[in-house]
Amino acid sequence: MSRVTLSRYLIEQTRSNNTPADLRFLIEVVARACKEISHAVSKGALGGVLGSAESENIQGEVQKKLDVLSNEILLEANEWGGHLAGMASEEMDNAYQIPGKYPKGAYLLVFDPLDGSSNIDVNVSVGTIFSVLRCPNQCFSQNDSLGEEAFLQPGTEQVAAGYAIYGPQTMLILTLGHGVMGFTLDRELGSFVLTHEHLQVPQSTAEFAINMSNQRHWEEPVKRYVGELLAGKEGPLGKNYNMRWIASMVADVHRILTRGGIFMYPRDARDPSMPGKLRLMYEANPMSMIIEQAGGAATTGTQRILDIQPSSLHQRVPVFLGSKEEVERVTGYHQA
Ligand code: AHM
Ligand code: MG
Repeated sequence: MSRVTLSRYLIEQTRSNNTPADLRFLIEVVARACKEISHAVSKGALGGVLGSAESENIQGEVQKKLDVLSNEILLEANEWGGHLAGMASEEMDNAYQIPGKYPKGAYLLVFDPLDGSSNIDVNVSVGTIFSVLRCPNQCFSQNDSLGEEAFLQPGTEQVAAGYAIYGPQTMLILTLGHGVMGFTLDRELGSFVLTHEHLQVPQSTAEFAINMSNQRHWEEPVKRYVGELLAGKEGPLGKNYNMRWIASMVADVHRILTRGGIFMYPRDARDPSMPGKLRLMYEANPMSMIIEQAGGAATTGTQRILDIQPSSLHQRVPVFLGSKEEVERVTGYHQA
């Protein structure tokens, strides 16, 4: 049986769903960058890439060497091809300008170059998350620099979203708005091969993911919901639930995409200026598009994540995503 590579899948998408050629090229370049990041991650101490870069990002988080390297790999891979009007990343304060010597294109690329940074040095799965938007009002034809406003579009405007997971296998999960496909990196061939077609999140689940150590800081609806999960068969939900927390959103979401579950990073009272930990533009939005495309749901507890009008590039939001029944239940508790 012939194997469907990412390139072939994308060409077939152009034929069946009119995926534009420049979007196809963009996805191929992102995938190539992810292969390079996968290679660097897998070298670990042998590549001298572990440990801190001794710098901080705009959110005051210490950057790891691999955070910085992954960011550079994505920028360098994507800046010259002529398909982008600009980029933005967790690791950069402001929008990245396409250097003047290269042509500009119709799309904006937003990414978390290496998600799950706390797991880098302990050899646990990490990943790259990305989101593709159209540049509004032909902003690519202007000579002046690209401002943050161009990126501030609700998640419903995403034309593509995906993540690469660097685990026992490297996989690329992709949606172009026509379902969710999973590709596994064949290291001998050097190509991503379609191995998981039309991934679907089971509607119901008995597995949840949350950092329980923050329990005392949560809001009432979350305390109530998690309390009911923990009460198990004897509680109001009448069944036992299992818990997993990897602390790499990519790995937690990947598990949910594979066998169901609910992922939660709620707002908490630790820092009132921060409505949750995860960032809307390059974590919550792409993951929400993937989960919705796979038949799941994603809310802040009070609102569908994809409907949020962003107010800034690094905005944070509470996140509840995964199997529909459970996401709807905890969202309902916020309305009660
Ligand atoms: P990062 O982008 O700096 O790695 O932070 C995001 C990560 C998510 O991958 C994960 O779900 C969460 O932070 C874990 O947070 P905590 O350490 O509070 O459990
Ligand atoms: Mg992250």
